[in-house]
Amino acid sequence: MHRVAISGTGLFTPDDVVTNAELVASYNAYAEAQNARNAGAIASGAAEALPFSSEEFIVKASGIERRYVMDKKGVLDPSVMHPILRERVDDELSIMAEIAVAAAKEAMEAAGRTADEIDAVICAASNHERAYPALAIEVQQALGIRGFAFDMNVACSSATFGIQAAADMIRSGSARAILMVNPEITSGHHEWRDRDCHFIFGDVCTAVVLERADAAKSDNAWEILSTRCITEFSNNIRNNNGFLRRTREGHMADRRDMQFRQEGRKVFKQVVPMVTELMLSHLADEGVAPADLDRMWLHQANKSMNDLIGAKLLGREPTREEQPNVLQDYANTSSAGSIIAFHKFSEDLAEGSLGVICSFGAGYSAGSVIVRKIASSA
Ligand code: CO8
Repeated sequence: MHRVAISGTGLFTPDDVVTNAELVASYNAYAEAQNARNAGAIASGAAEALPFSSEEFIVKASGIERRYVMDKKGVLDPSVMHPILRERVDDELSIMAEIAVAAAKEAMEAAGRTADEIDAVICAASNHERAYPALAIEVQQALGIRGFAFDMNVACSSATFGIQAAADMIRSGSARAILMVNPEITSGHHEWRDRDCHFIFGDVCTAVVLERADAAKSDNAWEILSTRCITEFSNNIRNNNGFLRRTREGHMADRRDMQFRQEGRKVFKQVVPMVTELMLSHLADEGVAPADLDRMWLHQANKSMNDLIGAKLLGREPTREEQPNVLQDYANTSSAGSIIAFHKFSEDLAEGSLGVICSFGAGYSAGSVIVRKIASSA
């Protein structure tokens, strides 16, 4: 059995930024127009007026201040309210593969690895722009990687589940090094017309190179000491869009359930204990005391949620150094969130430092990855 390390990470960030002020102005203009259109039905009590959104609520409830998106114009246009992305012909690199390749190149450079040293590609994301051929295979071809590639989806937990899958394959010897990418164009399947969730998501792509720890030559290499993944079925975060849509009567209708929807309060209440229990039991089984952790890179969905999980682990509120957040700048980027935090806040730690990457979300699903730094320039 081989020891496994994360030896490089990469991040693609779109150019367009949407602030809360811009988002709220756009949503409120949409709500005003809808209410004017439905004035008669609202007056007769047959329909309810759409309520307005507020910047104060968004920051207080979530900690989010802005987000990156692939197309700001479409998202903010009250008559559109979704990104407009140019359709690509089959011979062109698809958009999710393109952002994955950008993040992958950075991760491979950080790891000091070329395409011929990588044996597999995993594309782990919360939604893929098509079912087949796998995006991972397209990324593999674009980068000139041999071996094999496949897609997987565990919503917000896709990256930690992807790390576990890659680590297990490297450990057992079926691959020497694996590239995992997390292209998240959440703006495409998010519901920007729903006041209760329109502020939650952003677009981004992360990439991780994993390889045999003994062979890692990066100066920011982290050995994976242990991984643990759990799932528990819940409808509280759901998207009903899928290939069976056209088999159903009225399939062309613009149905709310075809985009992301959630029972946010229930998710908060049910996922916090699930994640806390997962992390505490995982650490205990590996003989790591929470107080020994130098850093926690948690899924980035809600600041209060992360503060609560951190406090339950440490018995006190964690400092920003112990538990960095990127949520304020990126919003929830689904599977990429904990990896962005790791990418931005892992280099400064010294050799021997201990940390845990943890993501959680729809499914429900949660993944925990305990890591120890084995090479450092810090
Ligand atoms: N502006 C003003 N007021 C608002 C707004 C708004 N935008 N939205 C809601 N309100 C009002 C509500 O109407 C309510 O009013 P009242 O008290 O009068 O009824 C009040 O504010 C409180 O509303 P909530 O109870 O909804 O507010 P919360 O405090 O619960 O905060 C959150 C809402 C921020 C959504 C919070 O519940 C949360 O973060 N929950 C956890 C969610 C979470 O972690 N989800 C994980 C999902 S991510 C995932 O798994 C990936 C899925 C795949 C990716 C999909 C990409 C598109």
